[in-house]
Amino acid sequence: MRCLAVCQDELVIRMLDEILLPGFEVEFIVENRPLARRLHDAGVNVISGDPRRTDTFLKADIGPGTCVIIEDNGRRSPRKVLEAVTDAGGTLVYVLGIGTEATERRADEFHGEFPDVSYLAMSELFGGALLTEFGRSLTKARVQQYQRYFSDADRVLIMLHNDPDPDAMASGLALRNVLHRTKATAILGAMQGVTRPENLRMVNLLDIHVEPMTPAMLSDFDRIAMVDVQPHYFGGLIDRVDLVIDHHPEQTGYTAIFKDIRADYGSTSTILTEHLRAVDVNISERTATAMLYAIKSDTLFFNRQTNRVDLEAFSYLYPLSDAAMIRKMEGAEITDERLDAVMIAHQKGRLLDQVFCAFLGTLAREDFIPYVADFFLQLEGVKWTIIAGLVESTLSLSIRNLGYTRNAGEFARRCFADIGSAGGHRAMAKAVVPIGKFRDKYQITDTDQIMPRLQELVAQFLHELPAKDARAKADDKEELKAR
Ligand SMILES: [Mn+2]
Repeated sequence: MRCLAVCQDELVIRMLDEILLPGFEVEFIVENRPLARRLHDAGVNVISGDPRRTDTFLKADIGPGTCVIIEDNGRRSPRKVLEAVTDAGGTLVYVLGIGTEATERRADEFHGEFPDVSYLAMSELFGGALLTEFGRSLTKARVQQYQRYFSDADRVLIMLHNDPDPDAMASGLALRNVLHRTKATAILGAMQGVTRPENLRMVNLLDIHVEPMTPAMLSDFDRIAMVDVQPHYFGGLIDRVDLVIDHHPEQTGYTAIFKDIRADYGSTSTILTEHLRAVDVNISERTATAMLYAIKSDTLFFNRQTNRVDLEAFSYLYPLSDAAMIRKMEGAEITDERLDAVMIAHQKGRLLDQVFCAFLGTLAREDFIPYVADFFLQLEGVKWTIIAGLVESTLSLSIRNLGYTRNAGEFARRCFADIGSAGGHRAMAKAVVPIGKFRDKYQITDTDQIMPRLQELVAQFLHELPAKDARAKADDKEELKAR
């Protein structure tokens, strides 16, 4: 494709020449004769002429398929140049804003007068890549520090939360990679092992070993790292660790020598993708597969709490991973017993004002609750789901939403933090409350009243003024993992 650029700055010309040459046939229209000569001598394709005259473009043999770039450096309006290009039959026209202030306003100005012209700001074009690069070097310094700190340890423990999910396990594998260790010298551990069917299938397919831990075993390790969870989660059992990498909101009340907590990321695996890339560590197919699956499942395939960086990590990991393996792992999500839970929710639940609410009764395991909450969020017309169930004498609740008008984590904390643990993100939250305390606080005499009571609570929450959200943040209490 042919590209004609009207530029007067040497640096811009040289940059564009370098960027466009491999794919385009590039020519520059330069007004200043000495500059034109110098560039010509340097091997740049230059036409010297007045870009405000139509015949300059006619001579340059402009056509409807020629891509025309016009530099706008704010010194002289490119309006005349635009008219000349249009008169000569140019249609694919871009104005490149360089060092101009208020580029958005300027873009609007051009758009009003020349609706077919696209305005590109140089700072926006290069800013993203440059900032990513600089961000990476900050990450690199941080990673190298903890790598050194861990390097002389004989045995490292990478601690995961109870019932580890794909993100916890994948982050554990990734951190082991960053630390250049094997499963013999960096052990993945959890106080309670994996139980959910799809997570068990991941464990089997990827041959992941999660060691069951007891508090007494912790002293066997020279260094302890924690991924996808923070020490407060273990209720005082572990209040001092060497490294924490997590994407849940930052908590206080523990000591960590190194930490990297990014609550705006969709998964801990996204943070670890950046760590691996920053220090140029090879990612094995197995680790890439685990991490890709983790990003997919923690963000519900980019449906909640997703950031540009999650997408970037996803596209980086995709070619390194085994997509067929991921399909196999995902197939395990639907089980007979989960379908039973969905049926119960369908029979007993109620949809009111886009809020789906259901109490599932007594359950054998907790994982039915978030599964049903995610499931009904897919239904047409559902914006919020609140699913509750009794596991032994504990009432567990999973809260999900789409659209982010109100914060699910805020709702959970507001209603349940004083009687149990409650917390989460904007789009997903969880609360775990002893049933006795729930009965007392919400004056419930029969379990049949649970569902309507929850529906009332959420309706109240959704109809009050959003400003209260910020105020309630101050009494932010126990933050729990959202799943
Ligand atoms: Mn996670």
